[in-house]
Amino acid sequence: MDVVYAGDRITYKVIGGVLDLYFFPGPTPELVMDQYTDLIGRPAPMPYWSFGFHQCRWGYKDVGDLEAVVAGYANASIPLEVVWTDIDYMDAYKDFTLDPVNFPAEKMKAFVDRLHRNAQRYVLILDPGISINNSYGTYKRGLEDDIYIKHGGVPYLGQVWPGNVYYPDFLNPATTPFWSNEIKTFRDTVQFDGLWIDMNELSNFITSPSNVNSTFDNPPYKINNSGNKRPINERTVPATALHFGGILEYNVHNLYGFLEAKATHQALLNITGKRPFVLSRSTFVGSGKYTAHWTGDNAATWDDLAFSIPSILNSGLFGIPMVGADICGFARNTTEELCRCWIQLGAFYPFSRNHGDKTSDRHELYIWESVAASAKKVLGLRYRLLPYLYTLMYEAHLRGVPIARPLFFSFPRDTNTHGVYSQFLIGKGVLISPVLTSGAVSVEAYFPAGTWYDLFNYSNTVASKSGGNRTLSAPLDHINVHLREGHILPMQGEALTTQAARNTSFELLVALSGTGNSSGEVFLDDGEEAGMGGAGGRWSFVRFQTQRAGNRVTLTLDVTNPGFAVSHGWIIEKVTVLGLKNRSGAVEIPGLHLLIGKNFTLDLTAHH
Ligand code: MIG
Repeated sequence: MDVVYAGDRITYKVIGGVLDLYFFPGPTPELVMDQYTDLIGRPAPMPYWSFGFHQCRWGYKDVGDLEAVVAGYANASIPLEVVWTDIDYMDAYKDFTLDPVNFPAEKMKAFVDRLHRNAQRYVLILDPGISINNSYGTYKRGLEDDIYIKHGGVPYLGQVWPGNVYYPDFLNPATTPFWSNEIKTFRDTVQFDGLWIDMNELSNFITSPSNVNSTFDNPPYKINNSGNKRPINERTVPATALHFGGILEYNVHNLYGFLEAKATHQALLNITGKRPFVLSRSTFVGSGKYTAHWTGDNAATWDDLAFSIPSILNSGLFGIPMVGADICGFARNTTEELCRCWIQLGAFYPFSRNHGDKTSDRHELYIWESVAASAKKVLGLRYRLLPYLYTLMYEAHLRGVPIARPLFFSFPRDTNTHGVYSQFLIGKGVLISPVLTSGAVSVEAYFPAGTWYDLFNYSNTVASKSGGNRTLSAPLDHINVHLREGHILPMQGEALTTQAARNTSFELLVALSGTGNSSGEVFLDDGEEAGMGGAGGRWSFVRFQTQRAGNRVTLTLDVTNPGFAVSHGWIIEKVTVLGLKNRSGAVEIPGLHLLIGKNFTLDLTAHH
């Protein structure tokens, strides 16, 4: 379909499938997301580890290359949670195989074991096209199970990385068990922790001859395919191809990535019994129930750095809150300056992954000193904020509200926020105002009403009476991140892995509002049980609140399901208070030993 937006009207020009229109009355943005995801499916819970930092590249040569990348991060003391391999690991680009020379099974096993012993993870890519090759088990099992998309009565012949391929038809009920079995068998060889599904638009390197007299292959109304009115069959599966039950590709084209994500999620869940991590390029309405998303092939340009913000915000609004763009840029060569600004911003994407094209120069974060220094600083803050990010994942799963949000989510009545797309919020009250242009040493940012505290140093306070633009200084190693008054952030210590961070004690950062009220919450579970916050689950939810009575401000904690937190022995060792009357700057209350799970009241104004 074409969707044409003209300011005061929107036009849908639909040439197939089913178009249902629903209206979600809100009235708040949060409620619109709640109502929308109630219909299309709540966002899948993501494992705790997936909020760590990810490193990927198309073109890693061999296991030694991967080991050097892991060592590069370790030597530079930059957090690295997940190592990814692109199609390079495969034998002749065949799914579920390993290149016997460069990525042999024994070496891969040892490599992944080492990662796991170090509390790190491994994710690999799968493409849908199955190589046609009689000595290839996956291909033969697919034929036996008869699960390929058909055209003219035989499997449709496409071409992708392995050469000639057939495509599994995820509408066929036999395909999920087939796919699941292949994943299981392969996982017995390499214990990957998650799956990355690419090329599922469905991508094809060839355009098959189509029947110009068919209104499916050649519909009379030309949709604006690729922004260029290209034929709808171009470099994909022909519209006249058939899915299970005689369903035309024409009518289900957009569902391929959705159905593949669903099957992949199901497979991982069955095989591991744990919370699946799937990353998909193609998505559709409802994909968030099964998968995370990255914004595809960007380029190492300042424009694409800036575009990444509206892209991730859109994904959140589509019900896919776990999203990020390729940090430092996928295509073309990045520069030290661009890469540095990109990690400063990318450290705050919900899904934070550095990825690059095989023909571009490498851009792992340890390569340039200034990038490494910045990465340590911003990822350090990200890891301290993990409890907050993860609690937002819980909120997303429960009510559909995005993790990264446009400013209007928190300030819908401030119409100045409506058009802001070069800043965003994490949750309700953490504002990210990145540098998006080369050579900049300051940044123009919009601050809605309230007092905002710089999260790196608790000073550089911006107090805005009714909302307005500010020029913030943005030295090379700095990104502006502010916390608004009225919010309490649950934080933990800095660490090189999420597991190590999870084992540090907690700190609460309390930004009091003018009235002395503030609130925050934290969700706690083991980070990988299949459900999140469900009935009978092992989890706790804690709500923090402050209140003022006269000159006294107290902090109280209120716990749902305290048992889990208590059994874990998590404690709060420090509370930092911002905005206390008659006290300038941050007031630290160190040396606490508050067990999370026991209700308490703490006097923040007493002399500690
Ligand atoms: O034809 O697997 O968007 O992230 O590195 C290119 C190789 C296929 C496209 C993905 C990109 C990935 C690349 N893939």
